[in-house]
Parts: sequence; structure tokens; C-alpha cells
Amino acid sequence: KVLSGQFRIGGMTCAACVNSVEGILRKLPGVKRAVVALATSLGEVEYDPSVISKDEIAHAIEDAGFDATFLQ
Ligand code: 9UX
Repeated sequence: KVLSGQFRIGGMTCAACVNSVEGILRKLPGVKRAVVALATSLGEVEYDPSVISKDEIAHAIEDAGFDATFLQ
């Protein structure tokens, strides 16, 4: 089972931030796909909820110094 989650990311100010957040997300166990957009501050992940939770994904982003709020 794979769920899709959209979240708003705060604190990204340059393209390297986007690469950094995408890299963090893609290394997380259970995350199948991650796309982050600088212009909208939105990120979208596909993840296996039996491996990782939305909160764990958000915490991984926050541990890197950004804010993360899941929208759905
Ligand atoms: Mo750009 Mo982001 O110089 O953490 S990498 S601001």
C-alpha cells in the first residue's frame, strides 16, 4: 500500500534547499517518491504507511532545519 501526502515546507530559500529536502525524503525508508517545489513551498511524497508515518516524514524535514506541515 502506498499513500500520497502533500505538505508545506517553510524555510527553503534557494534551489539547493530543494535538493537537500528531496535528498532527505528519498533516503527515508518507506518513501517511494518525493518532489519538492521551491516556488510553491509544496512537497509531495508517496510513502508506505506500514513503514513510515506522516509525522516521521515531517520530523525528518524539521531535523534538517526546515518547517514541515502536512496538508493531507
Ligand atoms: Mo541555499 Mo538552503 O544557499 O538550506 S541551501 S538557503
